[in-house]
Amino acid sequence: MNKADIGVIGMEVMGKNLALNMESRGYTVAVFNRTEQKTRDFAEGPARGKKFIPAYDLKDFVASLSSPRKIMLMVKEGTPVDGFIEKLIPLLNKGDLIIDGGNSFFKDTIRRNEELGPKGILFIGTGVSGGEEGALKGPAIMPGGQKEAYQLVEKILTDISAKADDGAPCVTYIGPGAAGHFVKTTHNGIEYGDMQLIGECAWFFKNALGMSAGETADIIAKWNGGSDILRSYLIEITADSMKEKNKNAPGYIVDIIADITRMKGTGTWTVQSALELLVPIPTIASAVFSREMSQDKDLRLKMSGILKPGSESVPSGERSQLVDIAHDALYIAKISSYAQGLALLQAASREYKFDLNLGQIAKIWRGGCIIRAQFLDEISKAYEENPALPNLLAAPKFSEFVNKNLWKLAKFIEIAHKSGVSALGMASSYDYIMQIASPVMVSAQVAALQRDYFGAHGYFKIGGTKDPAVVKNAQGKMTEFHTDWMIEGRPEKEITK
Ligand code: NBP
Repeated sequence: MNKADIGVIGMEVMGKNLALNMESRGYTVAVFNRTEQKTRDFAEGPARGKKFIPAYDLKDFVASLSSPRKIMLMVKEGTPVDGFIEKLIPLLNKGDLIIDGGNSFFKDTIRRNEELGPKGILFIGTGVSGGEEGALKGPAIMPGGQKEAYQLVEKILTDISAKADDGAPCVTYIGPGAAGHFVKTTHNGIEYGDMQLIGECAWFFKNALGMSAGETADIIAKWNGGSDILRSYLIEITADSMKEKNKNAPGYIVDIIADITRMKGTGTWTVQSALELLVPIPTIASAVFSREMSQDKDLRLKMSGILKPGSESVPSGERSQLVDIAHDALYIAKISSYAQGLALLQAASREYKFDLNLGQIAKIWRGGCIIRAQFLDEISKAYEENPALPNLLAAPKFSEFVNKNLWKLAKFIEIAHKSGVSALGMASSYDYIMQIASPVMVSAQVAALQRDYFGAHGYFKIGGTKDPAVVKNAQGKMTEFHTDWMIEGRPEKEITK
């Protein structure tokens, strides 16, 4: 029998569908799963009569692969990945390749790379986005690791990847080490932000504008039309799912869905990385915090009987104008959220030497993945025009829109709050723009003063009210000062370190 071109371990939805995708592009695929029955069900079900080599023993699985062997793990992140790597090592030769296609924590990927490198085994940590359907029909793929490892599977990954509207494959070499998993994690963080912002719009339509789920679905469906700036997969599925009627009673299914959003970890990891790298990502953090708040249903039921936030209703004559305002408010909030996510990627690229190309990353997110959207084309173009953009919001296409329409986001937040609708994501996006556009953050001036007062932590100085730049010494370093607050006359001295 011919040997397999690639092997997939993990016969759950993602592994099965990726294997089917590979086979449909002409590859012979070996498959294995810890629990034999799943491999058997696959072999006797969707794989029947196709070019698959099912294996029920890891040794047979490895032996069925052509050299250099290429093995893709599609198993639960954490111990299962380590367990399989440990079992595979003695069965592999130098130059063989293990690909971890699960949602692994990037620091685990760094460690695995370091462990496998000296053994001569190549390792790729890759993000695969698009869920069950994407895996089958074409996902966005974000592979990181050694360049030569990528070259071994470049053709297979390109063949199975989604294609954007212009036909470009949604896969590219992301960078060394854990670059792929870091980018996938941040992709998921951005996805959390998008979902939160869309959800806040739906809450606004329901509680501030008094609309039914069906009316909301109709509006959101329009936002997905033609060349609308909001056109995206998440907008599309929100409209499609919100219009779904309750099968057992009048009304819509969304109205009887429990307001509890669970999460698996990638959103939290994105926020943790942002905290470590000192990159503010308030919109993405607000999405994680909102999911956390959603899970404490008992507390919210108790507190809702105690606290009474606003419940003003909007006059019906203002509704259609507010729907238009919500459209542009959502777009600005989304730009702000993506600016935060991309700033995190930029910082990680510097810290971990990922050498990320943000324009390329935006390009491969245009198809296959959950955040696929029209507007990623604009992001990609913005970085192509100016790879040294200090922040996405500096791109003229976005800064001009924000400058002209930011008042709409402010209006949305104001009306939402008056109507008792939380707009944590929208407000976080708004305030990110406020802060990044502030030549002087007075709150930071006051906090620096407080820190020096109570803890002698020192402070820097600016040139004055007309010169907000930080004072530097002849060597170009920021000069640090301390005031002796407890001594009469409060003398100030320069701190030399
Ligand atoms: P799951 O994440 O549910 O993992 C199931 C697979 O992990 C099965 O093959 C299972 O084997 C294996 N496994 C487990 Br669980 N514990 C194991 C252990 N201790 N040792 C060995 N194998 C073990 O599958 P999935 O939803 O297909 O996702 C696969 C990967 O892709 C995950 O990392 C996931 O985060 C990622 N991902 C999922 C999606 C999605 O939409 N589902 C999207 C993008 C990425 P068993 O059959 O013997 O229990």
